[in-house]
Amino acid sequence: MDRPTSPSAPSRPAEPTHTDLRWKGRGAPFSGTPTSPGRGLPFTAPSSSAHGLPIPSPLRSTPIGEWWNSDVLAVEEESIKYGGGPTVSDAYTINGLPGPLYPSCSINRDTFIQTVEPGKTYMLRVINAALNDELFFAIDGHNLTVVEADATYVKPFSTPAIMITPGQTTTVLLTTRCTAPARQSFALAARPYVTATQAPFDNSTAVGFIHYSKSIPPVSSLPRTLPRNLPRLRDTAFATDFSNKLRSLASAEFPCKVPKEVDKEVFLTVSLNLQDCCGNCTCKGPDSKRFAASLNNQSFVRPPISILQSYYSKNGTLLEDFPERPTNPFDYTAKTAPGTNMNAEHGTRLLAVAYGTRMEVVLQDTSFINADNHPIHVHGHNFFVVGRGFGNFERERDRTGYNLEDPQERNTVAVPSGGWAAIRLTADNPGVWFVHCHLEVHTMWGLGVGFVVEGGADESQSNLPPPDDLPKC
Ligand SMILES: [Cu+2]
Repeated sequence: MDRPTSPSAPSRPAEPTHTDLRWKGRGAPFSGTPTSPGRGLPFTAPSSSAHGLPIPSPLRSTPIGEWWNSDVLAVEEESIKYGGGPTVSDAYTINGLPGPLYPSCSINRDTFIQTVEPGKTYMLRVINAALNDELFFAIDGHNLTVVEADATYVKPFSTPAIMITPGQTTTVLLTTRCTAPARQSFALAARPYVTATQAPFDNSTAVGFIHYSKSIPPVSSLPRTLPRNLPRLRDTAFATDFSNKLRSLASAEFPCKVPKEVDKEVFLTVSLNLQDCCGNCTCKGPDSKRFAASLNNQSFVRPPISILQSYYSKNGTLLEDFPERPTNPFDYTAKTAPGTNMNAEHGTRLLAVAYGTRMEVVLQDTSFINADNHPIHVHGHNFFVVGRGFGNFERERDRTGYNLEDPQERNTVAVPSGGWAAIRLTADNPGVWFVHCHLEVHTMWGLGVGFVVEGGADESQSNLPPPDDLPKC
């Protein structure tokens, strides 16, 4: 759905390269390429060597992926066909390697080990390239200093671990011990942050090591203990505290351009749904129904022709009438009563705004089927996370607590399980953009919307027209 914007479109850090159309795009252990904020460093430069890059070379990019022993597209197809939950993954990977806790792997060949020297600072660029899992990541016995999230610098802070959702990037600095420790190897590990209470998940842990030596030892000689500072599976307190520590630099050189006033307020419920099974169908979801997912009970259907193409041709097939608030408000986070109608409406209604609209969007999780932590991603725009909380959002109460001074700027926000997140953005990137959950299974079930930003008055504020050689079929 994305396409290049006009030459004068506002410059902003690019997000990691990824695709959201099918599982194939991210169902690979090396998917996701981090990008940098692109200007000078606002923190002390790591001591690892530079390679002519605008910023010092990182220790390495560290994609954390998810692995299926079976064909991942077949897993997706099976779920689409029958509407049941997909088979969970078999492993997580660190730089494509699952590590020694998976018995069917070769521990020496399939374990990530990075040698380090004492007294140095290294930069790790962590990417969550998993399809369906938020993850915790930690290095045993070492704190990490967070300096960047989603290609935007943050006020540096020290943390024993990080929580990262699919599609997010986090750059951390690792300062090694001043002198070589007696114990040379320290485990680093990734395991899921779990919020859903009834859904199956891949309860395994990817492990690698940093090693204080110039040579790599046999993995069989390394300790099997997990990092003591790795949060437990359901450590929502840690995840919340970590997210709340992320703040923009908000300095003269790196100003925070959060809209202080807004022109439009949008309220979106984020839900999983259960769809009644059609007459002659076989449905393998709960109660012999199909899973679906939605925003304001609208489950997104991808049209056969690209939305941007329809938008330009004005062929009348798409309506810009997406509901900007729930049609039938309810107690969003209350336990769902048995027999509740959990059907969504299916279609391709679009959310459209004028160029330059300053927007506030409140994303409200619901307890339909399962409250869950949903990483909501906006293409084409960075946004500011001005507030997060648990329970139902109450406008008069919760708006008073917004951070409008140094809110984190990013492109994927973790909406708390059973809670809400408020984001603000200026819609100044004309085009049609996909807004969706970055748990790929939820996007597959329809948790997304096409977001239209109209062109501005000036030609330079409009999207480029389709190329002359655009294929007709
Ligand atoms: Cu989701």
